[in-house]
Amino acid sequence: MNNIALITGASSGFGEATARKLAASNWQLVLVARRTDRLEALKAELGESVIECISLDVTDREKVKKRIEPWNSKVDLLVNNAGLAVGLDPAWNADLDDWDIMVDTNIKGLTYVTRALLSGMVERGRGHVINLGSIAGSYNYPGGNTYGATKAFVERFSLNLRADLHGTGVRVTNIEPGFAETEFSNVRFKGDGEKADLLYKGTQPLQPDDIAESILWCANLPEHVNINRLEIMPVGQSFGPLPIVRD
Ligand code: NDP
Ligand code: 8X3
Repeated sequence: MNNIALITGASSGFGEATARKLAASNWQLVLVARRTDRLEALKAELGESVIECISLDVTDREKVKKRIEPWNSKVDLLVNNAGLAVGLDPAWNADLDDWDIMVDTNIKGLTYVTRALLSGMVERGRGHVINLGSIAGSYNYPGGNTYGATKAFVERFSLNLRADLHGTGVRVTNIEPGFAETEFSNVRFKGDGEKADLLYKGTQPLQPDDIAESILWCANLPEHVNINRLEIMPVGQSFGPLPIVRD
């Protein structure tokens, strides 16, 4: 029997690319997202590698329990990838609904799915949780406010899980990508495709396959090896000076 991975946010970007890579590496998959048509198309492409598609909003705590917990005794790898940024406004102009969506999805949704699967891994003495954090959890930028803070949560949560899981054999990894070309910016700019395209124009961002390859590497390492954090940027992204106001 092959290992089973459950991937949230498998309908697009990193999650979709990870599903393809894991399937090619003989993993069996449970795919989770809200857009079922996308999941069904991926299932048609990947065939028997996909055991189930789950149409689910990870912010719905009761539904997460109902739909994900039945997999508690079976899932070897959880890829906690569903997440988003909404808006890039300075904090004093930001829409509180945008902040709620990010907190509900990136923090609460991720913890609900983790909680639904973790006890099964502990009972079996093996398993792996791979979270999708971000460089935005470590480095600040204007407009990153709540998004960056949610990803700082994911980084701390990942390391604290490691502390709880000491001695259980269960692994935890936080993948922290930088600038990457997915539907992320379309979502952040609320469907303004032109604005999203402009952001990527003339750049060489990370691609979904780059991150999927890293996830696959972490997952397929020998079970005594735990990658705690993996920060990945495109070569064309680096660091700038801290700005200082001058008279
Ligand atoms: P995409 O927008 O391409 O994919 C996001 C995925 O999350 C979609 O499959 C979407 O599915 C799913 N999702 C969003 N909200 C929910 C929800 N409430 N319930 C279930 N699924 C949900 O973006 P990426 O692939 O880039 O993003 C994946 C992760 O990587 C996110 O956590 C993001 O924060 C992180 N990241 C992205 C970076 C980038 O620059 N692209 C860089 C660093 C980190 P659906 O809409 O069908 O529900
Ligand atoms: C996405 C990376 O830098 O756009 O997490 O916030 S960034």
